[in-house]
Amino acid sequence: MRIDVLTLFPEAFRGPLDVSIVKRAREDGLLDLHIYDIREHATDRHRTVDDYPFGGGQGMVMRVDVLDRALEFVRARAPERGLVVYLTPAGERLNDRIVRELAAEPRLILVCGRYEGVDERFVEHFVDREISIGDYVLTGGELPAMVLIDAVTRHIPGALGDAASPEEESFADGLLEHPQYTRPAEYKGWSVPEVLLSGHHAKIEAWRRQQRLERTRERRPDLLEGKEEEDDPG
Ligand code: 4GX
Repeated sequence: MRIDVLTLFPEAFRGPLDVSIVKRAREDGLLDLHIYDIREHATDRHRTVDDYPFGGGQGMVMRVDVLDRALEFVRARAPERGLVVYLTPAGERLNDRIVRELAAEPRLILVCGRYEGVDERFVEHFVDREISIGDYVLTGGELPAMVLIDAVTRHIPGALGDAASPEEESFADGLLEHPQYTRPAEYKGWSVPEVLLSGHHAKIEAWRRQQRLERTRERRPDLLEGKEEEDDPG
């Protein structure tokens, strides 16, 4: 899939997307990622991208004309239309379902806002989906865009390598993961649960399932709403 990012801080994207699974997905041609600087579409001598809010108030607002030109430029780089996503605390909260929906798109165009956000006319006329990564306010949409790119990349077929599949992980069936252990089997007197060393696969699976249900009930009961009747051992 192709992802285009529109930002005032292209340099922020160097680093987080150049390691591990996202790096390999890009190298393997599974993720075609392009970062574009919105400021290159400013037209005045000072390369202005923002202005004071009509009606007054603190901060600055990103200009609709500059964003329109930037989006037009990016759209013309590839034949797919691209789903335009604006990262904002006012959007629908990102979750596993939305990540999968976005991962099924051939092309995403992510718009990162700074200051007090973008002129609402840009949202109204160009944005297909407004998404929030959580109820807190960051200094810009760059980190949310990177979070989204990372989560979406894991759902591109082949990105996790041969064996691994996002279907087998937390949230695919709406439960938290079971705890994990590795060697040494005992450390400072702290031992690994006996059942995991038993080699009894059915018992191990049952134990893990029970751990997942217990943890979800304790930590995230909201995830169990509407699925209470499923195999709950107590
Ligand atoms: N999940 N930010 C957007 C600019 C802004 C300010 C006010 C609209 C209104 C965020 C989040 C987030 C910081 C991105 C402020 N836009 N984005 N930016 N939480 O905090 O997605």
